[in-house]
Amino acid sequence: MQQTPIGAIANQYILKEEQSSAHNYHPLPVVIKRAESIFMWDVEGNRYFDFLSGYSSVNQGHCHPAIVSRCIQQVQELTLTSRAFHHHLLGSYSAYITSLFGYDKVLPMNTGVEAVETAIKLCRKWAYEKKAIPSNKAKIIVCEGNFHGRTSGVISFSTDEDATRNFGPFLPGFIPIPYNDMEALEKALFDPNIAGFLIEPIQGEAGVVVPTDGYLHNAAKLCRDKQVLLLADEIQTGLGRTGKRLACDHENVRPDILILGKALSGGLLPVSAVLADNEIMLTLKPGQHGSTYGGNPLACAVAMAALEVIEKENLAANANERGIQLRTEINKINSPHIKLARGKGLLNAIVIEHPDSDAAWNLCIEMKNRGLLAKPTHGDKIRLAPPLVISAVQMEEAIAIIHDSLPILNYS
Ligand code: IF1
Repeated sequence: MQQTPIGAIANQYILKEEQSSAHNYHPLPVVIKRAESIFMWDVEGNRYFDFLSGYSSVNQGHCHPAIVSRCIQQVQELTLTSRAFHHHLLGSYSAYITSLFGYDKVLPMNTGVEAVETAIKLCRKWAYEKKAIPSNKAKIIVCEGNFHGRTSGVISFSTDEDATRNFGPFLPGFIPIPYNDMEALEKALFDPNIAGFLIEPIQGEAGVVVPTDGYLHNAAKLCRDKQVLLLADEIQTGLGRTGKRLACDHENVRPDILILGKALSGGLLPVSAVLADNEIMLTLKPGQHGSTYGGNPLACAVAMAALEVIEKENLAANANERGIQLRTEINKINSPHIKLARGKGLLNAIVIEHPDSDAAWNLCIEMKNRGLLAKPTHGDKIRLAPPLVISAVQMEEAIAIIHDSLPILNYS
């Protein structure tokens, strides 16, 4: 690995963190102190383009003033009641989000993985009570290479060794099939005990894997024909990220259960949501599911403001245009080390070709030194996913940094 000059101040913070914080991450050696819109500043005052966006949590840009001011106002008035009592914001938030996405009901949770767990429970409950699948026999089809979070339940159907090794025993009832494989789906759907098909419209963690045009549309149709629920995990792909409000919108697909998270709060606090129609959602009765913080007044206020920003500022349309700009310019770069740039909207990845397995990491270090932050995944891929508020001129500047960093890979 390349030697990296880390500032003395940054180094102190990193050493302190390593001493007392669990070692479940391997971050880039940069210590962030402040952020605004598409930029972050480190403890030494260096400015960076943020090309990760908190894994698509800050689609609206860091510390968006409209979301922050709504948050400050609410935090001084009422933050948490628990669901033991009503509060005056849950109704208006629920009305707003359900009409925006076109569902009867919303179930509010906090982290993304909790929303995935909620969707799974909901799907199973519906299967027993509406589809009459025999007790404890319900199965959910999932995709190889999936990433839906890190609870024991959700890692039970992960196909990633790192996510599963020595964490068993696992929850049964999941059938993995290859992603983007219509035949495999068709075969799996023969089983009468299939309750749902859980899918990321674009696989994020797997390295921004975009399925063939029509796959999602046809998959939705197959599921409908078999009375199987389509569960779309749009935690990363939703809320404008891929150039439409939802990635499913590219294929005119309406999932039976829609899962949202991340940018639903614009990066202020964990807010997630599960949306479905009455026939599904009303199978849940009082006491059967919930969460202390789910649907709290602060979350409702922040989520409404965060959704309003996405709509008012037309962030999906900008993501679409800036995404085309990014992929076009990257694909023009004549480097033997970039295999390809792929993605949709501002959810993109470049695939690095190099004999050194640390090449992608080294390139990220060089980009960091030149003022752009991105993170390698699976060794050879680098995700390029800036906040959706980035302008054409800013994108040009960012692409120049990526371009100028590439010579660092001229070794073997
Ligand atoms: C980490 C990746 C991104 C998600 C989808 C559910 C969740 C996620 C499609 C869970 C979370 C995160 C979590 C983060 C890394 C990150 C990630 F690299 F792992 F794949 F975004 F690309 N469904 N994704 O992408 O949401 O419970 O975390 O709120 O460090 O684990 P969460």
